[in-house]
Amino acid sequence: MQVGIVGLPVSGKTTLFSTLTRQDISGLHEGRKIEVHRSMVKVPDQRLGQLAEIFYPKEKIPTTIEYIEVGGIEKEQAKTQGFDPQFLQVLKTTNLLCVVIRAFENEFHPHPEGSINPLRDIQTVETEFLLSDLSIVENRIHKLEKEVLKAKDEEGMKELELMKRCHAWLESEKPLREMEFSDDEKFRLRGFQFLSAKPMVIVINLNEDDLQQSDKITSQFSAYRDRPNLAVISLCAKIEQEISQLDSEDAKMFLEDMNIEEPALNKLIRTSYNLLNLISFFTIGENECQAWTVPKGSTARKAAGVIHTDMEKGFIRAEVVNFQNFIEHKSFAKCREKGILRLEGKNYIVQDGDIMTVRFNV
Ligand SMILES: Nc1nc2c(ncn2[C@@H]2O[C@H](COP(=O)(O)OP(=O)(O)OP(=O)(O)O)[C@@H](O)[C@H]2O)c(=O)[nH]1
Ligand SMILES: [Mg+2]
Repeated sequence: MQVGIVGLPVSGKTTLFSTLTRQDISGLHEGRKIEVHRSMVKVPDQRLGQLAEIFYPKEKIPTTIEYIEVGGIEKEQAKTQGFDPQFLQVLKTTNLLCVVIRAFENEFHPHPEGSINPLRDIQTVETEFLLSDLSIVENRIHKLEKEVLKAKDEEGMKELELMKRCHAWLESEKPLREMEFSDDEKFRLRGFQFLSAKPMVIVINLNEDDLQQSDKITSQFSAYRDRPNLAVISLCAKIEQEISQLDSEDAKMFLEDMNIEEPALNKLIRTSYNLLNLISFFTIGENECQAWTVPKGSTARKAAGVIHTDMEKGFIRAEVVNFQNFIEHKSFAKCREKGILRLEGKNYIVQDGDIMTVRFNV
C-alpha cells in the first residue's frame, strides 16, 4: 500500500516526508527534474506497547506503509499547464493521496502565487486531478465510440455508458471518489487509476504560531469534513520536524509544554491507514510482538499468508483472542481457561486488534 505526498511547490512536502521517514532530504527542487522519494513508515500503534509490557519481547515490530514524495514540479508549469504528466504517472500507482496545503508564511520561500490561501490551493490541486481524469475518460469514450459502432459489442456498450456518466460527473467538478458505483463498475474502473477516485488526506501545513488556533484555519475547510474517503488534518511540518529530532524524553516534555498529546504525524499515519481500509492484527511471544497489516474483511487464511506463504498453504486453524480480552488476562493459557480463546477456521474474518496464533502444517 502506497501513500503519495503531493502538493503545490514550496508547500512543505519534503519537510513532511523527511520527518515521516526520518530521512535527511533537504533543499527545494525549484524546477529541477522530477525526483521521487520513497520510504517505509512505521505505523504508530500503542497496542504494541501494551503487549510489550506483558512480554518484554526482544523485538517489538510495528507494521509499515510506504510513502512516496514527488518533488520538483516546475513552478511555471504548475501555474500555466498543470502538473507534469510524469509526475501524475507516479501518483497513479499510489493508493491514497496526501495533499499538503500551505498555510504557513515564509518570506524567504514565497508562495508561487504570491499569497497564502489554503482554500484556493486545494481547489487548484483538485482541479488538476479532475482534469487529468477527464482527459483519460474523454480518450476512452472516443475510442469506445468507434469500436462499439463497428462491432455491436455489449461489454463495450456498458463501459461506454459508465464512462459517459463519469464524464458528466467530472464536468460538474466533482471527484470520482464521491460517485456511487456497483461492484462490477468498480472492477471496470480499477485499471484506470483515476486520481480523483483515490481516498485523500488534506494536510494543512500551519504557521508555528497558529498551532494553538488551528480551528480558525481548518474551519475554512468545513465543506470538506463530511465527504466520503476524505480527511482533513492540520499540523506544522516545521514543528513536527523539530519534535522528531528530540530524544523521546525531550519530545515528551515538548509535547506537554505545547499541550499536545502526541505528534500530529502519528495521527496522519493512522488516518492514512484507516482511509486505506487497513486493519492490524498481532502475533505475540517473548521473542517478538509484531503488528501485521491486512485489508479490512480479510479471512484468517489470507492473514496467515501475510506472515508466511506456508501458513496460508498449510492453514489448519487460528487461535484468536480479542485485544481487550487479552490485555485483561495477559496469556493465551488464561484466555483458554476463561473460554475466550476462539478456534477459528480459514474463513473467519479477522478483526482489528485480534491476537492470533496460526496452526499450520507444511
Ligand atoms: N515557517 C514554516 N516554514 C515551513 C514549514 N514547512 C516547511 N517550511 C519551509 O518551507 C520551505 C519549503 O519546504 P519544503 O518542505 O522543501 O517544500 P516542498 O513542498 O518540498 O517544496 P518543493 O519541493 O520545492 O516543491 C522550507 O524552507 C521549509 O523549511 C512550516 O510549517 N512553517
Ligand atoms: Mg520538495
